[in-house]
Amino acid sequence: MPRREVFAVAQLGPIHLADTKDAVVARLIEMLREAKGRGAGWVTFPELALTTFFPRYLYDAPEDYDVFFEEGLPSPAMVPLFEEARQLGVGFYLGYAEKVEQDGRTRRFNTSVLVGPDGKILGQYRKIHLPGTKEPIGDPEFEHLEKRYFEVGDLGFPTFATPSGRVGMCICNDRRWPETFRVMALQGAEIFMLGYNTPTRNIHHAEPAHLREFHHSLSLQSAAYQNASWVMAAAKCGAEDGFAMIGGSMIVAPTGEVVTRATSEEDEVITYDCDLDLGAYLRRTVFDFARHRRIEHYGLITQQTGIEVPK
Ligand code: CDT
Repeated sequence: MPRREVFAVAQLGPIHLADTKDAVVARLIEMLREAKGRGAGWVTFPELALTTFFPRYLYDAPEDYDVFFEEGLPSPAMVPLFEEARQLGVGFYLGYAEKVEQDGRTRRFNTSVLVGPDGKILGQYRKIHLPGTKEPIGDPEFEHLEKRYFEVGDLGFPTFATPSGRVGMCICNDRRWPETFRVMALQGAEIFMLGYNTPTRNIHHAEPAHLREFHHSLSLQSAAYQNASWVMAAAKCGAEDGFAMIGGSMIVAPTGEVVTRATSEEDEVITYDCDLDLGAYLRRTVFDFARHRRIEHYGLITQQTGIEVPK
């Protein structure tokens, strides 16, 4: 019997500083219901989905930025979403800012959680590729302070067995690094879920606006194709208190084709009936890793971080 499943991606429009978490969770629940109404078994929500993208702002004292973080899983703010999803029998990916007591100290991560259709927490991922700086660059238009507020994730790229196939998670900037997806694919992941907050302006240099969407698509389409897996990518987008972020939430097939894409920069649910056997076929042929990969020539990937030109 073919393995098919309807997956949904729930894009969020802007969340302003003044918006409450309760109001945001109500929006998430509305999209969850819409996804269920369209037959979806899973929903992917964005990165840092409960608040505005706060790393664009400079805060010094933890008491000034702790309001953006969640403690416990589910955190009090998340409870209504977890409850509704369990009742509907829908699994989901949710990005949030995590504060945890671990190793005898307070630690903060940019995290996602995967919850099964039965309401059980399957696992977490903590963002590894943190963009931006620790110290402000002094230009509010381009500030991106993820390295200030979050530690580098300490969970690697775990993957999770689900009734619909093996799922791997990553977050936003991770999608620009091919290693992210290959490490998950090597564990048998066939569905990659990720959320993102991507400013419309490149934080490093000026470039034509269309390149922001192009590089986003390019990264996801190549990740899907080269790893013969489905990609579910959910944006938080539109202008948050005047700071613009790209939309372009999409589902990409293992062929690298974008099969559905959000058209707005607001709350929007997109769905697709995914054939999971398509990826399985490609992993037995063009991308049969066991037959075709040549790891004896890939050592530098893990031995070296930056470029070192041979003498
Ligand atoms: N949230 C996040 O990781 N955003 C980054 C901005 C970096 S711009 C090169 C992203 O990769 O979209």
